[in-house]
Amino acid sequence: MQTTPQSNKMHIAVFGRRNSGKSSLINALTRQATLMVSEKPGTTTEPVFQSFEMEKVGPVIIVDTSGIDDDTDLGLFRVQKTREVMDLTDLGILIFSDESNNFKLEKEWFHELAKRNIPVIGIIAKVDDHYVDIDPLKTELNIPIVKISAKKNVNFGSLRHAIRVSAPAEFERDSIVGDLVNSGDLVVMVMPETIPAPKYRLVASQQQILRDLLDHHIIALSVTEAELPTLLMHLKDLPDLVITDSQVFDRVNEILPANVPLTTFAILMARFKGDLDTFVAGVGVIPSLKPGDKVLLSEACIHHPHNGEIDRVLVHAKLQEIAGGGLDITTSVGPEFPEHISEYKLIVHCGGCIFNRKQLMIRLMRAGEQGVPITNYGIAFAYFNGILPRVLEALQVKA
Ligand SMILES: Nc1nc2c(ncn2[C@@H]2O[C@H](COP(=O)(O)OP(=O)(O)O)[C@@H](O)[C@H]2O)c(=O)[nH]1
Ligand SMILES: [Mg+2]
Repeated sequence: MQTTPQSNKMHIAVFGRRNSGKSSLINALTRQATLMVSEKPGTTTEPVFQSFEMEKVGPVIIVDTSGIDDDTDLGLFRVQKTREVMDLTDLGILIFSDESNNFKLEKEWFHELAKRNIPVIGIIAKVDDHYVDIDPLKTELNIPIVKISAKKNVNFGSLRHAIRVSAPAEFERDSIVGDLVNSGDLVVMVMPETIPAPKYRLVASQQQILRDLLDHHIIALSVTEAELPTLLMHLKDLPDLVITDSQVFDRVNEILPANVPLTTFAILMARFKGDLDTFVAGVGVIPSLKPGDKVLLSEACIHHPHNGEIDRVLVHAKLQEIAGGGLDITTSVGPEFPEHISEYKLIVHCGGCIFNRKQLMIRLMRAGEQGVPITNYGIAFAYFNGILPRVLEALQVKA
């Protein structure tokens, strides 16, 4: 793995009262028992920085802090140290643990974090031990709140998901495709004969992916599907990866030997911008859609620079066909995303080419909070065409 300089790593800091379970949370999250856990309050006296590799996020530094409620003389000094940690925090995890349930201190710290524009994940810890109604807190603070038990290892999957979704945009994946192939590898990009972009231009995703390949010292060739057979004849070895436009996938799939990893521009962008696992889980709902079910098609831009309109019509028609007609399909276009989405059985989002990762991830988070499966156009097309298994397999190669 490439090494990332320390300062470029996302710093996740855990805040909370003494004994609220901060160190235990970190040990369970990192799956290591490196931090001392004690029933004696005030065991962690200095911020402790720990480096670890978090699945699907990358290298992060997690910071354990001392309690925010220590009002002894020495304690005030420790609280000051903890406060300083805020200044280097990219993502805050704040444990809400107030026996009186009014969380005054936690709310103060939440506002301190919010003032610094630090995204916060709220935690109710030790849920094996007691119950807290989180709805009032969620409404008041408008943050994700995850109930965990470090002791029973409950809900750490949700916490990891919340971290992924809340990570600030600058910690987005640093490569669209560079982690799938090695420098010196050969990648073929297949464009459709009629490229859906103005003359002399390429589609944004094609451009971005080409740039990413070049940055990673990968040999990139591009052809339209008509020239693919000739190109393969010229090559001494088969390509290490082929990336095709979804429109011509069938043709490329036929031409290309089955052992060559094959994926699409749309899938790579979905993986880069959103969360592939979430999107793949979302398409799983499609076969169970039935007449009367509500589906939301959500698009980022009002004006379709490319063939957004066509995508929408195709997705619409295909979903109706699978459900046997009668689906209640709504389209939402532009920067607004409906507040209440729980009535929908499925959300299908556009590729979000005008969005940064954060904007898309916020929508994923909202869908997740309201328990609504979400997928995107690219993944849905791959599913409709029966090619999802092959394109996903390509992504696992050398991943
Ligand atoms: N029942 C229960 N106890 C926990 C849990 N997590 C931590 N504890 C206990 O709470 C106490 C304080 O935990 P610790 O992680 O040291 O808290 P910190 O002071 O905030 O770092 C210890 O006695 C832990 O064993 C949990 O999930 N369930
Ligand atoms: Mg501790």
